[in-house]
Amino acid sequence: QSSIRQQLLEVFSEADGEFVSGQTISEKLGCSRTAIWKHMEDLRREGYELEAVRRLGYRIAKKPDKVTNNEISLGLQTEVIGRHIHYEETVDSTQKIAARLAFEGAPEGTVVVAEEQTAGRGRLSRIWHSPKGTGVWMSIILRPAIPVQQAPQLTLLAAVSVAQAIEQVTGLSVGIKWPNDILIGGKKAVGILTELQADPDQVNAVIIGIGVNVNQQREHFAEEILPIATSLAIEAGTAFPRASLMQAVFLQLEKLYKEYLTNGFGIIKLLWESYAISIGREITARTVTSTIVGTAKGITEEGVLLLEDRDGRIHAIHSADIEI
Ligand code: BT5
Repeated sequence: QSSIRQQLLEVFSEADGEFVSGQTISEKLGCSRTAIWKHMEDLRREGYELEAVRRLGYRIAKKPDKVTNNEISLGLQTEVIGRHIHYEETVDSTQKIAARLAFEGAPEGTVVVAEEQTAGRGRLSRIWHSPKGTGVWMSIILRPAIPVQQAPQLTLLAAVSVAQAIEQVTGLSVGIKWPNDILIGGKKAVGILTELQADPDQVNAVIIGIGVNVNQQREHFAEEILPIATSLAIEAGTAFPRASLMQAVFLQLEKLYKEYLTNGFGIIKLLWESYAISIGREITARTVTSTIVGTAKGITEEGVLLLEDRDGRIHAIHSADIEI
């Protein structure tokens, strides 16, 4: 069933906005005009605008700006990441669903994505605002065979992938603030949250939650984050199809993840440092227990931030909020 619908979308996609006759479609798909008509009705219900003109046939006049399976799968170039999509309109948090699926054995590369989150979360049980249809709110399941202490590397790897994807899709230039924020013009456009399912010595699943503000305008932002948040659309002055951005993230992530599994963190560390906006600057790191002011020296092979305080002592920061 769903593969016929997928093929139907592919036929339209190949036609690139031109009309395709009912005859051609039914020949290509090897099913009756009535069967095809039913699938077209399904597409309409999903928000596709299908135009029908006598003697010319059908064309897609407008695709929905949704992040459904169809939209993501069509033209996806990856082998693993994004090959299993779990899509929902509204969820509390995609992290929660992904955690359940990972626990139940979902394969590597499984992605949970929603149009809206009602209880999107950041680190330390902070809130992640996720208004409907405006951003990419997704969680990706990876299953690397690595020891637990290396898991933070994957947050940094994910940040680099998203940074690269955003630059490709939008042409904007972005910076990364350790460990997990992507900033544009000093404001936060992306937050990343990595959670683990692990035995004492071995990771079973890493769940990478990525929130990208894509098409929000200023009025979409809650008052408390308005001064610190931005979106790709605000920065670029134009909207972007969210599914295309997701495809770009998946492709970059897959490339870097393969590099990571074969050659380790080396190249990813260099790439991360090339995006880092705090290295060499004086910053304030607030951990759960203390506040340290110092110069950010760089990150270790494990992805831990090194901070040199005014007395020349080096502090290894595993988890903190950074003020620049
Ligand atoms: C983060 O936490 O930045 C990680 C956010 C991860 C969100 C994704 S969305 C998909 C997946 N499902 C989830 O439930 N979560 C993940 P943290 O570094 O703790 O930053 C949180 C802070 O960012 C908040 O306290 C706000 O100040 C700010 N903030 C909240 N929503 C924002 C938004 N949409 N844009 C920019 N800043 C925001």
